Amino acid sequence: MTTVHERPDTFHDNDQKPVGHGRMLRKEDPRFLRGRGRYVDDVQLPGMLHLAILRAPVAHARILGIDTSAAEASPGVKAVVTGAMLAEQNLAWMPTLSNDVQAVLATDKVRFQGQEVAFVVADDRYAARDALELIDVEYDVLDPVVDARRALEPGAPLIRDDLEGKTNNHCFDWETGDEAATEAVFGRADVVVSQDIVYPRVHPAPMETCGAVADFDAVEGKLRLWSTTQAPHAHRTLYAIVAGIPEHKIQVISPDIGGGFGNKVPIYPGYVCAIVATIVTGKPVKWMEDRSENLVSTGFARDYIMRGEIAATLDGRILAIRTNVLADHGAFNGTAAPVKYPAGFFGVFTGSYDIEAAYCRMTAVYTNKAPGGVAYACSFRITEAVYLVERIVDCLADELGMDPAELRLKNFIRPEQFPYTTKTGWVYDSGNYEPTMRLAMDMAGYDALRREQEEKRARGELMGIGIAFFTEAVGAGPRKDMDILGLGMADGCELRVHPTGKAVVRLSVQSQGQGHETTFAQIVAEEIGIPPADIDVVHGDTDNTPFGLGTYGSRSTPVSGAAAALVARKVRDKARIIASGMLEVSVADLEWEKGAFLVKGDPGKTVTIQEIALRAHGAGDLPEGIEGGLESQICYNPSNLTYPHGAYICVVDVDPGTAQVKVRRFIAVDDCGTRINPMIIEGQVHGGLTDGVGMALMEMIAFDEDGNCLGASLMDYLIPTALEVPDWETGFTVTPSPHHPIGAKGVGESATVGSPPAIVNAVVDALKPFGVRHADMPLTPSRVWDAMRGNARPP
Ligand code: MCN
Ligand code: CUM
Repeated sequence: MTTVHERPDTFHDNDQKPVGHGRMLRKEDPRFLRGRGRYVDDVQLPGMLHLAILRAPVAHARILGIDTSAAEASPGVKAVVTGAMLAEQNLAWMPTLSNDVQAVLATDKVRFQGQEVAFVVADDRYAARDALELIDVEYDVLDPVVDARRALEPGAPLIRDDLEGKTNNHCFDWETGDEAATEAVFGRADVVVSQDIVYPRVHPAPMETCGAVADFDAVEGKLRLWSTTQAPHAHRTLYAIVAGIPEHKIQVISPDIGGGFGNKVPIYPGYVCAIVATIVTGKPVKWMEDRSENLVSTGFARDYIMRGEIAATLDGRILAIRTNVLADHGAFNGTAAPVKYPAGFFGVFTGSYDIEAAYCRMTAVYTNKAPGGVAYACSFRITEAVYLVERIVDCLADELGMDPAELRLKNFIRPEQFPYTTKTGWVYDSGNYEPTMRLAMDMAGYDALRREQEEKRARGELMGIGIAFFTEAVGAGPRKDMDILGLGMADGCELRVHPTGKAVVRLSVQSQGQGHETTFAQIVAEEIGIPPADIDVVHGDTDNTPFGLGTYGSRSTPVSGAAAALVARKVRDKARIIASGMLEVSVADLEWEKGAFLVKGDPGKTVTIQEIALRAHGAGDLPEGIEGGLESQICYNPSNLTYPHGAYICVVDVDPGTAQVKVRRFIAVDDCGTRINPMIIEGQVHGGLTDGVGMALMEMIAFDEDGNCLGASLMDYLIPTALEVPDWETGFTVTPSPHHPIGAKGVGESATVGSPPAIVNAVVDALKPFGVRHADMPLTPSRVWDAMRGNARPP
């Protein structure tokens, strides 16, 4: 059961109703509910072979030799390939999405446990896996670097000796804001609070692991690749560059995807191995990871070791925020971020507050751990930024003895300040924070909760109330500021209306469960009046969709959603001219209403969009200069990101005997501007809140001192189920984006960004009687127990 607060008085603009049939059921669900989804692993091609990957058993070791003879002789085996063989074709290394290189198969050394060392192609999956056991690799084991804090110590083992001139494990430095100005403000502040805060390494763990089916047709010279990707077009370009196959001879198909959460943004060695394997064997080849392979080797998230500092006046005016971050990037910088933003959008760490100065200095290092970094609904590292600021603001409230809600309300950027340029240079497009916060407090019954807490504390019971308020930046580009490996972050959209008035809209973005087949049909329906049921959405196939950078950073609605609205308007503009011919009036005399043009002052004279579509393809004359057909295509380059916001309140009870945390209530008020489908938004929010419970209380990819991954299965890496989460209480406000054609902002990652700090703030609040000001995630019973005894320890 879920309580939804849809109070019209919370709309800032009373005209803002959900778009095109609002809360309609998802068009994709009949397929999924009947088990008729078609995922990569469902692809079966005649003569298809199966590929399995041999992975490093240790975190850091030199490869002295590999003997593949026994594996080659194993029944059903068609090929065994090592890094040395790839090196002969110049394919042993590939570029990452962050201007680093990553080994496809290790040649010189293995650099993290689970790294790809060799692969076997065989008649079936069993034969391939069995043969892996027969490959004999001789390793000279080296000391690993596991703790990022020790990566730059003199004498630390050098991980990336493949990089020319590299003498230490430094990956990159980055800074933002004004150091001197921030120092000056800190110097005159009444109060300065600092806190070490760790956002541990976690994993998106999508239900479907990563995989691919590669099929190279030597006659056509064409490579078809079904793969689990959130960015089919960007991947295709990279394959063209790496493999030297012309881009028009590569078709990347991303069919139904069983969850991405950023895990399916990077290009993994397995995809490249499958491509090599189909070229070598001349047969289609399938590679599909198992759960452990996914957890140990694919894109992790977070792993930021942060020190946050906040300066304020005694009466609670926040003046400045400063942070120093040590970022653990694993063995290869395999993150995905626009080139100018090596730390993603962490620069929004000033949060939702109007402050005088801010500064961040970051050092990123290599360690002997899996690569990744931007994943798990992070909006390009905004998860880390929001966690930092919302935790440190609570530390300040504690120091000042102020209510954390009151402290936030006092410091919010005010509505008249938008568009608001932050001290780190981000231009927040629109926002109205106080009503969102007040609605969350009303829904929670905030004052009553505080009274209840006081009574319980008097009885020795541990109840905590945690607040987090976030502003996100989602919808990357514009292309002049943002590109991935030189590919500008813009997205195409094509709309084709058939003679009978049914339509197909083709997108460059790709759904992994977000319901695009529904919401993009709704956007087009709103603009052109064709019912969503009559509009099919095509995505995830580079041969049949326009180019664009794909789905991550909640950019589909801000970028492609805008493209869909604008392409529909272009088609409508053409329809208007055709209508003027059909009705024999001038274009200026026409009015558009619900899928038809009417003659002003003569409502009886009208043509529907369906009639216009037929005329556009039919025998009758079209107005002078108008071509037949009713279709259009655009490439949308956003002028700015969109900045959704939200207020989250979490209520927890902590068992003083077992230190078990129970999330009793969670109130989430989101503002993502114009809402397209409220049901889908709620689903996105519920999922993200559940992720937040996981990260705050259960999830962590830990390593032992030898670099062994301790989270290699779902027995060890705990993810939440319905049992650990409360009935979500969601509400919303609507502050449209001024630059988005329909005013929509992204929402897909909001709840994952906003919920962990709310939960941790609640637990820390519950532990106040023990003098606890901070404890690091995940707040497992043992961590909470330690915190209660004054032994809080970093992960
Ligand atoms: N929506 C809406 N009104 C708005 C904003 C969004 O109705 N104002 C709808 C959209 O039309 C879309 C959904 O909500 O159907 C999410 O939209 P958006 O915020 O644009 O995010 P994306 O579609 O770009 O999805 C990406 C985002 C990311 S980056 C991660 S990570 C994540 C997330 O989506 N991965 C998910 N949510 C996920 N949900 C599922 N089921 N599976 C994943 O892998
Ligand atoms: Cu950072 S996870 Mo999403 O952007 O695919």
